[in-house]
Amino acid sequence: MAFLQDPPQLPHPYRSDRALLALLDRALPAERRAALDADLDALGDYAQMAWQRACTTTRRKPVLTQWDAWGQRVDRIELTPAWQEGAALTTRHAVLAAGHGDSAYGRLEEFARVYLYHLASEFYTCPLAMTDGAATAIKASGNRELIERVLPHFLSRDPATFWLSGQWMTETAGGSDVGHTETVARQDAAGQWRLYGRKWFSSAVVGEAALALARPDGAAAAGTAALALFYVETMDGARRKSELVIDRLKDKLGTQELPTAEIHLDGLPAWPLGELANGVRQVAPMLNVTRTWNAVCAVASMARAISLARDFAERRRAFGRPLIEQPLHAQTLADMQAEFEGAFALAFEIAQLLGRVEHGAAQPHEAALLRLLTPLAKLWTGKLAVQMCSEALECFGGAGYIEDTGLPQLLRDAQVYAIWEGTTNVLSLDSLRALAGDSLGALRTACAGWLEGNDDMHAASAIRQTLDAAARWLDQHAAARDTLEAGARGLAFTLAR
Ligand code: MFK
Ligand code: FAD
Repeated sequence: MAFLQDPPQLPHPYRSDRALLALLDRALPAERRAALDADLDALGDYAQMAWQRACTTTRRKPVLTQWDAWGQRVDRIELTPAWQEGAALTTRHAVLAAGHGDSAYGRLEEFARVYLYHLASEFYTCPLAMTDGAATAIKASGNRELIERVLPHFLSRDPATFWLSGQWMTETAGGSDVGHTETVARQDAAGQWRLYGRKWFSSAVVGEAALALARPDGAAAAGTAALALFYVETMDGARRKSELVIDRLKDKLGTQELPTAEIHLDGLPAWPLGELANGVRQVAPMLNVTRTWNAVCAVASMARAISLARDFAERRRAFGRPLIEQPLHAQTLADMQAEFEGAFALAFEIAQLLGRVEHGAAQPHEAALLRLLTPLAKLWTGKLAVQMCSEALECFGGAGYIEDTGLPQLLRDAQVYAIWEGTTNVLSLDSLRALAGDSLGALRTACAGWLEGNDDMHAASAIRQTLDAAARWLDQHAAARDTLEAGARGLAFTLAR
């Protein structure tokens, strides 16, 4: 019989992940570490099942039905199996609730769950991230009425009461430059705010709520300072509110199970989070949380790609021995693992910092450090995920290019990490915003801490020289904004590395 190649098998994503196990053992007190194990084991089991399912069933996409047979507008979206399982699974394992408890360790415990669940979720993690971000922004607003109404739903451990939230920012005229927002907010005769306009990308249109930027009637016609941040609800019992119209689902390169929609708002009732201005400032806590999710999920894509490539290297033979015994192939995998471990450390550093800062358990420099590392981690891991998934596909030779191996989807999906939640350039500029404070000093302090006990004098001196050069460059061009912007991506990559 002709030769048949064994397909790659996915090792258990939790029990086989040395980087994750080592981090959790190191960072968590023993009791919390032990208490976390069952949830992570179950999410790892689910991830393994989902990979098997994806390899053995025909892929589906969400389907939008706009009208029923009798002419009624219904805008019904049928979801894929992983999406139908999302609420029950994530509430059972307290994915969001874990991050909003009373401990500074909660964010690490949350993001460990996210990391294991992400690939299996088929980007159900996208609206989950936005729900987490919305919960964080609403808490930061101090709006007691909204906090009491919404948080029990967003952080629910019961799928029957769980709500997903969207993040409606991007419009046709501006995704990066949201100052071009055309959606307006008007008060009706009863004083109820209502939104009118078009949101161009809405990835959580099946959710029950959203935070939306809009320009209150009479506010300045341009710029983000004049925008306000509103909370909206999308459902009227079991039906979608008639003031929310789904125009189309987007046909995308990747994230195809995620129903990303173009929508119209035609008087959708809305409630301001806080003042009727400075909406971007108010939505910033949400952005920083979803950017953390993005970094952790990008790292999860890398872990999956490397894990499959490593397994395959033990099954596939070429030139008389398994690929894993070919020195150059083994070196290729080792280089990928090293890049992955650096990215993993960066992503989980911001997850831990977020927990410490939110709970008042941070050292004095750590709030500024978090502000800088968040855009750096997002932009670095977003780009690296594409590179790593591409390299991993090559590790399978021609099979990596064949759709029903399940492998090409890794690469297509990875491309999104660099685009949404602020592109690489926009985040490079955001890191300049962060560097205007004392975050370079904070990074210097952090680097000294990370290097403590490390005898590698060369590394210490290389880092010192890099930070000195960055400080000189920032000083030298402080008055030349265009030069600073042109160099922002290079600086961001250098600092992230
Ligand atoms: C599976 C993975 C899960 C990930 C989920 C993905 C879901 C994806 C869905 C989306 O893509 S949602 C849309 C995301 N859109 C963006 O991320 C917008 C990208 N554009 C930017 O981030 C621009 O930089 C920005 C809109 C913020 C520019 O606006 P401005 O008004 O021109 O900036 P400005 O004036 O510098 O900032 C206004 C205020 O916000 C300032 O504060 P003050 O008013 O107090 O001076 C800034 O300091 C503050 N700010 C801006 N970005 C901040 C921030 N504060 C803290 N953190 C930040 N990141
Ligand atoms: P533009 O802002 O037009 O950017 C085009 C290019 O210009 C980019 O390369 C950018 O880096 C560059 N650029 C822009 N400004 C500058 C500058 N000052 N200096 C240097 N370069 C610059 N948005 C939502 O609000 N909610 C969602 O749920 C949502 N879901 C999404 C789902 C998917 C799958 C995708 C792909 C996008 C989603 N988005 C969502 C939109 C996303 O956030 C935007 O596409 C993104 O922020 C970029 O905005 P834009 O598309 O308008 O591109």
